[in-house]
Amino acid sequence: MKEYFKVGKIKYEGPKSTNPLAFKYYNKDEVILGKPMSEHLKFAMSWWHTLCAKGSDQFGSNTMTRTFEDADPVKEAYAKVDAGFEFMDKLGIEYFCFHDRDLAPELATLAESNRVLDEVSDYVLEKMKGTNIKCLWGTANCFNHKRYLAGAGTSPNADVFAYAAAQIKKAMDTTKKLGGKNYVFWGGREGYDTLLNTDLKQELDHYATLLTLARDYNKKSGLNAQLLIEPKPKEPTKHQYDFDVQTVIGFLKTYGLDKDFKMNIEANHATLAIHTFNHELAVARINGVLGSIDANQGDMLLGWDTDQFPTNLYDTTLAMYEVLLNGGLGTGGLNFDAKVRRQSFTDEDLFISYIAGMDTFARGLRIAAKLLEDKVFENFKQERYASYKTGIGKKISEGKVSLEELSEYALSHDQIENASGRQEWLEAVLNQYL
Ligand code: XLS
Ligand code: CA
Ligand code: CA
Repeated sequence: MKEYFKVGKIKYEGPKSTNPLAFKYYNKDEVILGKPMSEHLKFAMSWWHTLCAKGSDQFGSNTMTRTFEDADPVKEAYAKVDAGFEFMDKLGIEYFCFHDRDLAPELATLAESNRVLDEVSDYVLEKMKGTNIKCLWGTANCFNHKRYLAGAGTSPNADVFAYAAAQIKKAMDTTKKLGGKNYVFWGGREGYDTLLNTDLKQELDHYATLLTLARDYNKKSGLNAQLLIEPKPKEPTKHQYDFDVQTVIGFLKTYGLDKDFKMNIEANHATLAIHTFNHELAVARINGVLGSIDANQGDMLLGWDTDQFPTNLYDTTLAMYEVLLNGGLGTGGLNFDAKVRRQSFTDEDLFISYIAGMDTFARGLRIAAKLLEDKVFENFKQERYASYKTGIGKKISEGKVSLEELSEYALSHDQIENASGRQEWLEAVLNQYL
């Protein structure tokens, strides 16, 4: 078997190591709160950013040459499978995520594209045997091709809707074949650029229809995956229908789909929605829909979806804090929907970036576990909301009070004393843990 990467197996060497090709914090067997790190952190390789992205951006062409490139896209698809498995094995990554069109190229007809996807995914299945590498989730790329210029499920053209449905069916079948426990819907171009040409109501109804059909096929086909919606507020369209977690929850409730879907939350999409990453995770958690994570980060000064590797310890700590409060991610995991920078064009950079991301989450996990064990924020919050534990507060909390009674109460309690929110102190304590 050809070796695609001139890099050995990545090992844990501890925080003092200066070896760029070693883990400093991710020690997979180390037990944190009763579970090994590898179970808390089910890291996944994104097929697209790792094996397909080659450094192009809006202003320039590829900067990367990969050893698995081939002039024939079908041959390249097979080489990518070999390279991807070598990459995951060397990093000790046990999951991967894919779009149908990352695994195999789109060919002249849908039937041909389906055939080659079947063949390449058979090969993926073969490669999985005898390894502990699994599929975290699959999805369909219903945004790249020009037919999707006005969306897929929300396209004004019914033939496009049908084509997207066909692609989703096939991607669900492929996910089932590969044993994927989750299936993702990111809204691609499901949104609009101007209301002057958009029937908002019809588009939302159609989108719900597509999701309902997929929900039904998930059961009918025996895939039985956890279905996940990935919110994003904008880009490529000006307004994406799956704006943020709260918007998606509202949409699902409107169409009676709220019991069928959870969320796949991406850090960069949270910040594009002017939310913090942990805000989106918290909204999902309190609504029982925190399903999986796309681990990356954006650049606050650029304002678009830069999909950078997550290296901000503050963010990963607060993210893992939410994950721990949630009791883990169930069938979900942490998919590196992240790409190396255009200037980081060597094969080694791919490894170094994954190591950086894995280490930052591992360190965040350790700190979050300690914060939770010491109940730093939990004790403070208990105290802060204590007035709802007894008396009038308890009645409010339990919904056992009328406006008249509250008015009576307020008349005799109108000299109010508030307590400090202590934000700066809490931030300073958090810094002590970091
Ligand atoms: C794009 C999305 C996409 C989804 C999967 O912004 O992050 O990559 O994760 O279609
Ligand atoms: Ca994503
Ligand atoms: Ca993104």
